[in-house]
Amino acid sequence: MNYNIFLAFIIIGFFASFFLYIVWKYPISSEEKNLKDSSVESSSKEPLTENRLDFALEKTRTHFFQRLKNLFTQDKNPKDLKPLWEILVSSDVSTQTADFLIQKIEEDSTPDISLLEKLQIASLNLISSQSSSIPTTYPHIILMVGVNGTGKTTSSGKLAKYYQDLGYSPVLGAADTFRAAATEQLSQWAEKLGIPCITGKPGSDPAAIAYKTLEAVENLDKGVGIIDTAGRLQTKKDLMDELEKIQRVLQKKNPLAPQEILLVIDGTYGQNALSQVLNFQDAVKVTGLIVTKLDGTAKGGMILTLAHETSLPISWIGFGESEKDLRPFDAKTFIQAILPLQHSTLPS
Ligand SMILES: Nc1nc2c(ncn2[C@@H]2O[C@H](COP(=O)(O)OP(=O)(O)O)[C@@H](O)[C@H]2O)c(=O)[nH]1
Ligand SMILES: [Mg+2]
Repeated sequence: MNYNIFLAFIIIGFFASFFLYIVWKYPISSEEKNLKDSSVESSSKEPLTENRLDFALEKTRTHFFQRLKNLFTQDKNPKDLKPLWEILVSSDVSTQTADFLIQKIEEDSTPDISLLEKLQIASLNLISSQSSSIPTTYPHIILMVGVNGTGKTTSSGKLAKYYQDLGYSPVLGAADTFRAAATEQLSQWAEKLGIPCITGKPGSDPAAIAYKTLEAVENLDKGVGIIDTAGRLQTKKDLMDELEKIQRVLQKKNPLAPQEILLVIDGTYGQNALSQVLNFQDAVKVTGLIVTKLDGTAKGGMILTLAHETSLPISWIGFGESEKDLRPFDAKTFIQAILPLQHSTLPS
């Protein structure tokens, strides 16, 4: 009996010492600890308005930046850039854009800066020409287009909120008469914001709704009409013709309308979205992109691909379902959010 108790003490003692050894040998570094603490904190707390984008881009940041950081812990300026190229490509940067970035990094002869800083600068240069257009003439009509489910209706509501906060007079136009639920969804946004929403019967002519929306904003002070349309594939000719008709009818009343045609792209598609943009551009005169759902994805690197491989500005980004989760795209804020460096040399 005594012998058994003695044996139990020996075994417990052995495991306890082993546990203490492991804790001593592999302590959680303060950086890892911060990372863990912040993720616990971020999932339990609603972020402040100014931090919402940072919070939403957490997945992309962890997937992209954290892996880059690990790559450069031993050597801040490695000669072989293949591992960097591989991380870029696995973060939804296309091979063409990754090649371009690597070339820019190799050409950058700035002394005393790390490779990560060079990547930050090259990425910023790639997308810094992007800007959203804030209306300067009125009425200003925005046509929202894209395939099903990308976030057109939600982004229409968020845009209306954004413009309302800036003192514009937004009016929503529910030209997705294909699905009754879409009109209902947009009307709810309008109700919440206390703004008009032009609607029609299910199946009615979307061009007529667009026309009435233009009429409704014409006499408003700083009137902005935001017309939501049905989801369509760029390959469906009849639906693309419908978009053309909407434009024709608007132009009868105002030759400059629509001032913007925003193509709404689902950020979770990653670089697969590229072909969608290029095909849509062939069919409609898109003026800018809204990239949505960046909160739910680690594929935010696709923004670099879209900026490099299309001629279109990324006008807005959507990063959540609330009315605050849409912002004009700002290249520097975005780069700093996905590639946060302590000693950044980015121009202020
Ligand atoms: N997480 C997240 N969800 C979004 C975002 N934008 C839209 N959604 C959601 O995506 C779904 C489809 O959006 P909807 O606006 O109806 O797409 P539409 O078919 O293009 O009009 C809805 O459940 C939205 O709440 C976003 O930026 N982040
Ligand atoms: Mg919709």
